Amino acid sequence: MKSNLEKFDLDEIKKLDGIKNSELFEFLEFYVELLNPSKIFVVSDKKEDFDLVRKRALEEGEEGRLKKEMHTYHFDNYYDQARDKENTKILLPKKEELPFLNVMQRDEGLKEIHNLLRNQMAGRTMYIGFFSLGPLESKFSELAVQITDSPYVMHSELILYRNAYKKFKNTPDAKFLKFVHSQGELDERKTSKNLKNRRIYFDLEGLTGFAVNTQYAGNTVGLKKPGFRITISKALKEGWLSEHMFLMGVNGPKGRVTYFTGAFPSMCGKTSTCTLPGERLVGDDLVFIKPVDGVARAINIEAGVFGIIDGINKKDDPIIWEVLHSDSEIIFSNVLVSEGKPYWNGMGEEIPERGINHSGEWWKGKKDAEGKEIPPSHKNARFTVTLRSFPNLDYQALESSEGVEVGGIIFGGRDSDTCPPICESLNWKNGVMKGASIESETTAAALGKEGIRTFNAMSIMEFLSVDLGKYLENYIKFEDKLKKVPKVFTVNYFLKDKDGRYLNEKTDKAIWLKWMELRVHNEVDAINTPLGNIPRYEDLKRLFKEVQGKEYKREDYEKQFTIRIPELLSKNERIRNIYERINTTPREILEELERERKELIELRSKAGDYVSPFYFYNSR
Ligand code: SPV
Ligand code: MN
Repeated sequence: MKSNLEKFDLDEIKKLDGIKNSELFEFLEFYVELLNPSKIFVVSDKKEDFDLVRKRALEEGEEGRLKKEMHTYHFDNYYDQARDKENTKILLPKKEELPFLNVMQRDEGLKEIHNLLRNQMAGRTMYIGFFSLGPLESKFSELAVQITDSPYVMHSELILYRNAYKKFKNTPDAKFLKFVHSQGELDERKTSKNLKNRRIYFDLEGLTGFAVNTQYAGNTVGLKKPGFRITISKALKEGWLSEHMFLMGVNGPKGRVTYFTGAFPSMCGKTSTCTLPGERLVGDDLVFIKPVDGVARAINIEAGVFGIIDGINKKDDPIIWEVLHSDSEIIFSNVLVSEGKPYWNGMGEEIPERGINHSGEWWKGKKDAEGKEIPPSHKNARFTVTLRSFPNLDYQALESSEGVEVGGIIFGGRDSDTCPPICESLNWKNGVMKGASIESETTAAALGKEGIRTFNAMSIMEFLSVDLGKYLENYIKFEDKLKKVPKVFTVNYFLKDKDGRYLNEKTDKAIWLKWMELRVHNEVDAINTPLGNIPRYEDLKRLFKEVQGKEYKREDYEKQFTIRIPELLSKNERIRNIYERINTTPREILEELERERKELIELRSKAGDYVSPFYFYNSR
């Protein structure tokens, strides 16, 4: 090998021996030249390399030790606590405007990002990691290489993804995704300092994601959301689905397991659904769905969870609670640390009045530069842990290179006055329209104003990297590749009555899952409405009794499943207004919206504004 890599430590260079992928070497040589690291560290598949990455994160001060041996904590800069929408851009070959996307011309963007990256690793080590999105031997999977100067980022990836060092040796001509990250200059707390130059750019053509002057994992962990932007565009070109969805198995009668994927905006119950006790967790965030012999099959592309820790408590999330208190390797980010223990809001335990957190030394009542009181832990504080530490993991499904058959797709939202708690779409096109209509209401805690509805089609809007209309067209056409079409459901855990009280218990979702499982196999009847098919009272009553030993009251059912026509018509109009303005919107979406509108109006003329589910019993 004659290259600028030769000047580095021979032991590291030797690890690259046997990798014959010329594209990989071109990539490494280019970025070694640009970033100018003093050392390189190649992460092989050896445990000693994994251990060393963690050790370096501790030595360099990016992580700190907690009392439990394998638990560490990490802080991002006080103003680097989330994905940075404004500075996240999709680089496109031609200058063009796309609805909802923040785009930039490719050459201009590459020039800017390369300038920001130049010499950033001088005096530092460049970590080089090889990973796979999905099981190593699966046709679904994508290979990826990450380079970063942050041992915390590499440590997170070693927990969250499958190591593919050997795979790179065995497949000299492999195509792969590429991620380049530098945390930039650091302050005394080892957090990124030049946030005004924080940039997260995606070169779709070059399958490359860049992040600079940031450490927050949603920006920096290439295989997570950066990679997602790239695989969304790849999926569109190749005719499959790369989605922001969990994957879980629901236990049906007689040992049957039916798998569901689910897309929910943030804070709408995604994690609590897929980690539900008694069911089978496969993944909590990202899936690939491909047609295989006419069947939609899915894999979780990750091997770990980067989960929100805020509000996790023993009662509501017993499984996550158990994981967080296990001896598993865990990185707690942006929590409060006091005497070697992590604390977070809503954990149901007394929180100390002093400690260290994302703002530095912290005490109760401390205010930030804007005069805002700083809570003990950040709302977006997280835990990073392998899926293998979840007691309800469906390991076989996680590792299956064929993926699992998708029985149903669930779209969730946060909607206080519109959609019933559970509804089955009339068909695939209707289901795609429902997914394309997801709205989520902001919560008081998050933005100060309650009830602001945010449009979030397929809960993908923050990650979308292609034309929304074309993305939906690919979704609609996916049906043509299938002999067996998954059922599509919508759920809403946040429906309220007129007095603002929630109409459902948090635990009711367990029953909706069981009902969906039966519907997939046509083992339970349903009531047909213009909105879709809703459950019959008798079936839910039986399921509540069987699964939870509860009496499900007729009045509760009636309130929860009343068809609220005025609210539904307003929603229909809000969504139509969005899609009518996009010139690539597939005809089917507009047709479905129009059909729903007409049928709701017709129903209103017969049955009034608010239609009890029992109305349909009598009118059949
Ligand atoms: C999400 O916000 O959907 C996440 C965390 O999964 S992030 O990595 O920031 O996207
Ligand atoms: Mn996510």
